[in-house]
Amino acid sequence: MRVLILGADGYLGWPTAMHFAARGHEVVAVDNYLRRTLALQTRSEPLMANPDLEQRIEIFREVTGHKIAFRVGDCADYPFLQSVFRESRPEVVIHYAEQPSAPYSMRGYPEAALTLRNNLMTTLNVVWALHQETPDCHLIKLGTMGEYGTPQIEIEEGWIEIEHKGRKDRFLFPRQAGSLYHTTKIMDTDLLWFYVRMWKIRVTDLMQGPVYGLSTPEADRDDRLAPNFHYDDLFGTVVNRFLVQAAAGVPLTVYGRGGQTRGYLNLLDTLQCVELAATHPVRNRELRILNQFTECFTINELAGLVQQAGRALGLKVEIQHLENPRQEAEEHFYQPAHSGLMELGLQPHYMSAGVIQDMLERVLRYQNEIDQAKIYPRVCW
Ligand code: USQ
Repeated sequence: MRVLILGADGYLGWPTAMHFAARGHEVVAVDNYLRRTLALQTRSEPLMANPDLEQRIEIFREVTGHKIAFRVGDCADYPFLQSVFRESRPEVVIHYAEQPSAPYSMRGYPEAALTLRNNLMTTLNVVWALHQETPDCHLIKLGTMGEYGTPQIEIEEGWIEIEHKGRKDRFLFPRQAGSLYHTTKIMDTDLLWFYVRMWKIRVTDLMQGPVYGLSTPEADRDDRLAPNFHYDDLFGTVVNRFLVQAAAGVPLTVYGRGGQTRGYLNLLDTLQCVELAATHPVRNRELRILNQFTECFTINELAGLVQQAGRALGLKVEIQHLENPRQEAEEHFYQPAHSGLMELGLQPHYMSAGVIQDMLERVLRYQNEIDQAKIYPRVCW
């Protein structure tokens, strides 16, 4: 397949680019280094220094012999994006090109405006470029489980049938997010659904939970091919943060009471899910929504798992409950459906003690690089 990956320098984008290229697909990778720029501006650099996209692609070619084409540019710039579609003629486009941090989006007005502008304009531009240049191309868009929030009812996979005054219809499942970032993903879904109805395009919207991990078959070939591993309060996700905290001897930062429950997945499973979506495209005029996670945990459970893994490696791991910097339910009902990707063939990599220990051992190799100033939350809402 000709695969276009937008946001290919990111935590998920880079491993995805390698994954598809290693399977013989023709990959074009696009990024404007927005997240690198924001990380530098906010002192949120990742644990390992990552070569830039051009350098990574060259290292990947030397190590594996596989080629990835790339364009550096901003997907919010329509003429640029249209030229990328025109030249690369993708059969599948994987759209990760968004500001991905909830805390960053809540930091202040400039950050809110950037998040809204960037995320919505990239999605609008992707839909337009696809429609104008390659209308049969399958769009795979990364959404988030956070779109649904934590309602008192079971969360369905994207859609719900509602019976009202004796009549029935099918609607997008109600969504109510807890940050502006997550709200932009809701707005993306609305944009996609609108254009699916208007233009007969074909779209898969993946509602993904927080991802953890730093190992993939391709990334493990050379340390310089590692994904961007953030552990700061803005760009680091909770499991990755806990691993670094355990390695640094800092008590694990559980926000509030720690009963917050989310659906998590290993980075390896993100790659599987995106590949399954790409190899099982939807029909025109279809918006398929898949809930992308493999298992649910509370924050307290995650902290307990990391603590056990740390102790098995001889580390002294403590847990602290910080005042929650976020407005979110700390004890709540959470039962989201997630059978769609399993039905497509997903073979989950669950969070076993061995998996956590392996990740921790890898992080321990970079123990001296950990900057403790990046650990405590800096944004409250
Ligand atoms: N949390 C802690 N301690 C920490 C960091 C986080 O208790 O040190 C808690 C948060 O309060 C939250 C949960 O862990 O309840 C998840 O937080 P997170 O920072 O790992 O994830 P979140 O901000 O929700 O965002 C991440 C990604 C985002 C993606 C989302 C999926 O950054 O791009 O969309 O996970 S989901 O959470 O399902 O919406």
